[in-house]
Amino acid sequence: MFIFAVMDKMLSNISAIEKIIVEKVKANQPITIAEGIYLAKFSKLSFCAYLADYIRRQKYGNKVFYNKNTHIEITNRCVNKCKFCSFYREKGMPDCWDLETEDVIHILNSKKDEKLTEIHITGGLHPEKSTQFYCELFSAIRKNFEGIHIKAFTAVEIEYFAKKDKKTTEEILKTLKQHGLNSLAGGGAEILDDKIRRKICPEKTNSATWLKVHKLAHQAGLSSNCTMLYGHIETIEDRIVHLEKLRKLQDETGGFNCFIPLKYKSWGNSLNISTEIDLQQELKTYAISRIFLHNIAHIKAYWPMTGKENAALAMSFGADDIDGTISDSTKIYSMAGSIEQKPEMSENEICELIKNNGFVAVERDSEYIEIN
Ligand code: V47
Repeated sequence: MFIFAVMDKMLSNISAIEKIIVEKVKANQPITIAEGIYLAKFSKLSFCAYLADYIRRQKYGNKVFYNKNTHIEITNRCVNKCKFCSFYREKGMPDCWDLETEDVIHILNSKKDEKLTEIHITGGLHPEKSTQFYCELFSAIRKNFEGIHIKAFTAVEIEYFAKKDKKTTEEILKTLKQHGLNSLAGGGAEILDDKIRRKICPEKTNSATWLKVHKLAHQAGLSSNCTMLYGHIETIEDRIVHLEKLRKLQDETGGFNCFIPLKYKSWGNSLNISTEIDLQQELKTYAISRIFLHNIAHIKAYWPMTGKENAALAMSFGADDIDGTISDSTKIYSMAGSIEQKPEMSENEICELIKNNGFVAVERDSEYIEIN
């Protein structure tokens, strides 16, 4: 009873704009960019949390999703050298790596008992590896692990393959799909504003191209995820406009499975920003993403980036998914200073984490079909 009284009091004390937002959320209608900016700048965290939690409960009740997955980071050589990236290395450096197909198959064979449903494959833009290499890799994976979902490459990698091979993006996507690609990863979006991109990742695919690659992937029958790298030089306005671009594309294609807010981690890169945004702002970003992206089904709190405990908190701020078991296979965030230096969780541990925070753990596949 007390909790309902608190909520009633909170809702009776809200501004006229917040009242409009409440009505839109209840009707599952999109809020405007101005309303999104208002939430981010002026609304209390508790108000955003209340609305985001309302939405996630309407959609999924008490469920929080996870999957059984592993990452394969083929290489950390990369021609782009983005300033926020702590992952890339020059050829010949001691911590530079470059996997071949037999290495990947060996790694996957060593995880056969884990009953994985997804392999997440990404890496840097390797100047020598060709689309043909990746096609052969996918064929080898398909031969050894028939039904596994291959989620691979960001839009940035797809565009790089097209340029290198002098093919169209459509041709690259078609070829990779024929060899076993099922969906694209959500990275490379950063902030979809070219002024910001020129400062933090000047060599990278521009925002229109990032969106175009996802649109073409969706049209080719490949779903994808989407992300936002925030907490560096961008403004609140830039973040909301970024969300609006994703929401608009989702209205057109319906091809995004989930949205993943990625908080900038400051360790070991050349961006020269030593502060990271605090937990309150991070939780508010989950909540606002849930409210703003009314047409994207899932919000993921990616635990290797934010840490197990923060991912657990995010479940009460609109996130309904925390990603997977990982089995210590990704270095992007450990190299950027994440608290998770050896990211792996057993299925039991994930289920306990979800249960201990008052939710019901549900295993999903890569397209969010529940696995019983
Ligand atoms: O594009 C790189 C981000 C992304 C840093 O699709 C950083 O399910 C913060 O996209 N601080 C790659 N972020 C990872 C990615 C991803 C991760 C998990 C799941 C999925 C999915 C996709 O990581 C990059 C960039 O936005 N990133 N460096 C950093 N220092």
